Formats: sequence, structure tokens, C-alpha cells
Amino acid sequence: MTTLSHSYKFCFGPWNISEGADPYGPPTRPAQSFDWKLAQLKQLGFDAMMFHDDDAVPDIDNKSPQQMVKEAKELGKKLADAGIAAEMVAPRLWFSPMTIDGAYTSNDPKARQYAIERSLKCIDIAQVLKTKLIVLWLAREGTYLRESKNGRRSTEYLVAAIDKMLAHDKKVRIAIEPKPNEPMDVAYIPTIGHAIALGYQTRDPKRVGALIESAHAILAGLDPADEIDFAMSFGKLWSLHLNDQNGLKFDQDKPFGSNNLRLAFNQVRALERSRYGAHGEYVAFDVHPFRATKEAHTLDHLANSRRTFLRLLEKARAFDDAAAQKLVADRNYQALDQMVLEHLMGK
Ligand code: GLO
Ligand code: MG
Repeated sequence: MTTLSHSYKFCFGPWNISEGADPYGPPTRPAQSFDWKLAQLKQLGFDAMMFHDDDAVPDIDNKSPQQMVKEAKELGKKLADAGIAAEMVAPRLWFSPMTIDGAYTSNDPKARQYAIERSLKCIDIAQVLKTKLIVLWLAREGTYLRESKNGRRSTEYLVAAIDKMLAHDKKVRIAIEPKPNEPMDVAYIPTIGHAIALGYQTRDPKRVGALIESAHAILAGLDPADEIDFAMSFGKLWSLHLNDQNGLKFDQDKPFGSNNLRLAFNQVRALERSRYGAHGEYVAFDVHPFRATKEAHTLDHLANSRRTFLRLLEKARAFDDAAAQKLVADRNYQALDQMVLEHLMGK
């Protein structure tokens, strides 16, 4: 039995209450206002919200620094009034016409410059929102065809960009969110190992860590629980996007545990093992409603993911480790396998 127990804090982003559009069809639910999303987040028992820079300050590219700070302050006040923290801010570097062929790794120096300037603005917003955490999902840092970019030079560009961010704010901490593909054919930072290694090349490796998303690990053919264990053994897991994914297809962002409960159980066990959250880290659910979801059920994927997490936490804590270890010592993995299944199925 696990004796150490601690509690978890939860968050999601405004984009996780989405409208159902996909590349083949328009939205299926009306858009909700930010204020409505914030109120729901609180009601559902979540503790923080995560932001893209332009979730915090819409149309950020066309605003002066003063206007940007003013709007960020207004948001900060709204959050403080609601008793909700900002977990992180992430520069949305994949939407602009400037970043069609990549942001930090674009072949166009003007695009690279834009990406760095935008990232520094994101840090300024994070300061106003009182979070030190910047998340870098390196969406377009990769290629549609390998001959179009130089992989070694791209790695150097990534390090140089992160160095600029670290120099801009001595307190900022950067969590790299790896993903092996989508929107790119092949991404440069596909796994947590790549993310952590990249951090060690920067000017201040202590301030560069990682974020694991379950679906991204699955898309890389990896077990997210092993990714969590690996990152936590380096003290580098600073944020987490739990969700689920049915094998190698488009990034599905299904509710946590929806596709493979055992995989989800093992992620929770890995988090428990290393006491994820002990330094204030949040559990985020980067999930989306199924396109078919009706408006009345637009929050269910979030409430359900949190509930599944908490149920699996009970399962993880009630798992009879001593009995499992006996089976391990006896190399009786058949019995261990069945023991896990019985435990998950309940009586
Ligand atoms: C997409 C990513 C995305 C990021 C978010 C924060 O595959 O998971 O949702 O987590 O934009 O940067
Ligand atoms: Mg994510």
C-alpha cells in the first residue's frame, strides 16, 4: 500500500471548452465567453487556468506593449477575484502568417525574430499574471520534408531562442511540451528525452524542464507512465497534460482514461511514486469534447477526466504493492497481470 498521500491541484485552458470544428466541418456548439469558462472552471472544482498569450491578450500582435500589460492586468484581477491562479502562459507560435514554415526554426530570419519577440511578450504577460511558468509546445518546429531544413541548425536555433527567454527574465521557468507530429510531418522535439536534453544545452538548465502530454507520448509509440517516470527522475516534470489517444492517428485529446484505463492507472501510479505536485505543479487536462457533444454536455469531458483521475488515485493508493512485489520476486507476471486487471475491475 502507498502510505504517502498528498493532494493534487487541477487546471485546464480556455481552448479545452471547444466548439467541435475539425478540418472537415464547422463548429457544432456555440462559443462561450471567457467569463463563463472561468466561472465553470471554478464550479467544477479546478484550481487554475492555463493560457496562451493570446487567450490572455487577444490579438496580441496588434497591440502596444502598454495596451498588452493593461489587458493582462485586467485579466489578473479577474482571476484574483475568482480565486483562480494562472498556471502558465504559452506563446501561440503556430497561427501567425509569420510562422507558416516554423517559428524559432523557420528558414526566414524575420520569422525567427518574430517568434522570439512574441515569446518575450508572453513572458511579460506571465509576470503580470504572477506565474513563472512558460510552456513551449513547439508546434511548427519540424518539417514537411526533411530536406527543407537543417536539423542540427534547428537544434541550435531552439537553444538560442530559449536562451533569449531565460535572459529576458531571471525567474522564468520553461517547460517544453514535446509532440512527435501534427501539425508537422516530423517534429524536432518528439519526446521527453529530447526536451530534457535540449534544456541541458541552454544557458541555465535549472530553469528548463518539461511538460508531458499523454496523447503525445502515445503518438510517439511510448508509454506515458514511463515518460513521467523518466522526467521525474531528473526533477523535470513541471506540468502535465493528461488525456487519451486511440493509437496512431490525429491528436484526439480524449478524456483521461477514455481509451486505455490501465495506461491511465499507470500514469497516476507514476505521479504518486514521485509525488508529482509536491512543488505546486498542477495536473492539467488537455482534453476536448467529442465533436458530437451537445451544448448541454460541453463540460463533461473535463469533469469526467478529473473524476477518473481521482478514482484512479484511489485505485493506485489501494493497490496491494506488497502482494505485487511477491509476484515480481517469483517472476509470476501472469498472476501480476491478472491482479492488476482484477484490481481495476473491482469486485
Ligand atoms: C497540442 C498541444 C496544445 C498545447 C497548448 C499549450 O497538441 O497539446 O494543446 O498543449 O497549446 O501550449
Ligand atoms: Mg498539450
